[in-house]
This record gives sequence, C-alpha cells and structure tokens, in this order.
Amino acid sequence: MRRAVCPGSFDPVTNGHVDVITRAAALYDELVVAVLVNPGKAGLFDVTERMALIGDAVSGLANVTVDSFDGLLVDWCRRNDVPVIVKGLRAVGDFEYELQMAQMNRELAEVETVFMPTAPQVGHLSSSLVKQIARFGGDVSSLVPPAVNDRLVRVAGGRP
Ligand code: COD
Repeated sequence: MRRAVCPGSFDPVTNGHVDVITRAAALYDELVVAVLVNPGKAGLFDVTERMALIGDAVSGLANVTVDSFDGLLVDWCRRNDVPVIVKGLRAVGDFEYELQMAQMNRELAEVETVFMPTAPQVGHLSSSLVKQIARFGGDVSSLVPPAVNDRLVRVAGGRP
C-alpha cells in the first residue's frame, strides 16, 4: 500500500492545492491531506473549518482523507506510517525553502519528499493572495472551490 501526505496550512484551500492533491491522489493508494494546527498563528479560518472545506473540495476522490497535526510533520508521518510527503512547487522561492525542509525531514526521519510542479493555470495562486483579494471585495470565484468562495464572501467580504 503506497501512502503519502499533502501537508499545509490550507487557510483556505485553493484551486492550486486541489490540483496538487488530485494529481498526488492518482499516484498513491492512500493520500492524507494534513492541516497544520499552529497555535501561534491565528488564521482566517479555524482548523476544523479548513478541514471541512478541504473535505468538500476533494469529496470526489475516494482515496483521500483529511487530518490535522501539530508539532513536527515527520512525527505525524511516523505515527501514521506514511513515508512520503508531496509538496507543490510554484516558483524558485518555493524551491529554496522546500528543499531545505525536504532535506531536514529526511535527516530527521527518513521521510522522502516528492515535488510536484504546479499546473500553469494555478501557478500564481496562494491562500494569502486569495484572502487579500477577497478582503478588498475582489472576485475569487475562479481561484478557489465553490464552498470556499461562499465562505470568503461571508467572512472576508469577497464578491458573490
Ligand atoms: N500550486 C502548487 N502548489 C501549491 C500552490 C499552487 N498554486 N499553492 C500552494 N501549494 C503547495 C505549497 O507549495 C505547499 O507544498 C502546499 O501546497 C501547502 O501550501 P500552504 O501555503 O497551504 O501551506 P504551508 O506552505 O504554509 O505549509 C507548510 C507546512 C505546514 C507543510 C510546514 O510548515 C510544516 O511541515 N510544518 C510543521 C512543522 C515542521 O515539521 N517543520 C519542518 C521542520 S524541517
């Protein structure tokens, strides 16, 4: 059984995340999307809502489940017997940071990281940009799953 995890903050999940999750789900028997619980950083959405929004967005993918974690990702990987982390890469800036984390996670627990290049149509998407646009009343409906757009309209004041 090949198992992998797609970790992240997902505050909130975007079409960029969904693209990586969908493509990773096709490569592994089981894929867990794991949301970081970061007590030091309050997000726009709490972790329970982030998980629900991800669950809604990936409900068509039978081998994908959603979980949360705090502390080190590799400790979650050990506990759940998941040997592979899948990360999306958008630009050079992502790569420098992600390479360092991938090397450290391998040193800490022999967990491998697989990088998936972003699809060109979603390469410019990030949760923080989406939130910024929504806060200023911009239309993000083409950038996020429908349920996320609905919540952003209510919470951040985006356009319906
Ligand atoms: N296209 C492709 N990939 C994308 C896109 C896009 N448009 N948008 C985001 N992604 C990818 C990101 O590159 C990332 O791989 C993933 O989706 C999640 O993105 P975010 O922004 O929601 O989440 P991050 O980058 O804030 O998540 C960071 C982690 C929570 C994974 C990381 O900080 C972590 O593992 N923390 C736990 C503590 C730990 O173990 N630290 C590491 C020590 S070495």
